[in-house]
Amino acid sequence: MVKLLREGALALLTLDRPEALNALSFAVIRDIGAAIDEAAGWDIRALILTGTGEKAFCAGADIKELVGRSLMDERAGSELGQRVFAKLDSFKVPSIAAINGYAFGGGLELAMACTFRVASSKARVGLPEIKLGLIPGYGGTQRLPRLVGEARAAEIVLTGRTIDAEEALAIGLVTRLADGDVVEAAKAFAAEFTGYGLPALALARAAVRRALDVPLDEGLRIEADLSTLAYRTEDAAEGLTAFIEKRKPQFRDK
Ligand code: CO8
Repeated sequence: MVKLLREGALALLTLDRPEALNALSFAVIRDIGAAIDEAAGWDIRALILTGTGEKAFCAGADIKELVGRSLMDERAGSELGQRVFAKLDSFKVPSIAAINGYAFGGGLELAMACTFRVASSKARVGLPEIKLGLIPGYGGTQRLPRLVGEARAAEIVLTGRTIDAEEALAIGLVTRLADGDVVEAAKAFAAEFTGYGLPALALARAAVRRALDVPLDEGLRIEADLSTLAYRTEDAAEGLTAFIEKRKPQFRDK
């Protein structure tokens, strides 16, 4: 139900359940967790997630599986999804959701747990849980405001409306729109940062990642700590020297 491939410096994770629009059964969520664990052992620089088929990235939690579950089960389900998506959020290298079609409910929550989102022009996204008498349970109420602001997030969650690709780009919910094939566009985007040194990439991401979680003075302290760590790396010495010597730096991830 989940395929994991390695292509050079990239790992490609594909939700592969097209008959259910790649809906997230609990087994699929566990498979995503196992795939992330496996990819963590690989020497890669980016992880791309997408869905099989023309139609959907992921239509959300498996509604057929949710019917008839007890409140107790649902809490365990929500916590499972949150745990697996948190693993993605803190994955060792940046992740890119290549949104090839619908990304609804848990599908959009999965995409929001990625570092970046690249969407095809026919992508449609939203958090329609309210229409089912539910609210998002896999991080959507917390990650969406961080991306688009509180009032807009509340509007999206409370109306459950569908957002097209252009609007998603305009409000910062997706990072880029793809002209052609969305996975190719995600790979091209990854190529814009995978050539830099891993320590700087990790430290930059960690610093930005904390920005909305802490007060400004604490965030500035974190930035001073992390930028000092970056400054002390061999890659920084190489990058600065290469600039002076007017040559391309040879980063060695140290
Ligand atoms: N779960 C299970 N099956 C699904 C889902 C889903 N989320 N979405 C689609 N499918 C299935 C359909 O049942 C259908 O199967 P079948 O052919 O056997 O009837 C097949 O996929 C194709 O779907 P459609 O015929 O509906 O395709 P359309 O092109 O007509 O419509 C849509 C596409 C608009 C995406 C439509 O399928 C749809 O609205 N899907 C549901 C979207 C949705 O509401 N997602 C949110 C689910 S709730 C959630 O994600 C988080 C809940 C929090 C849980 C926390 C506690 C654990």
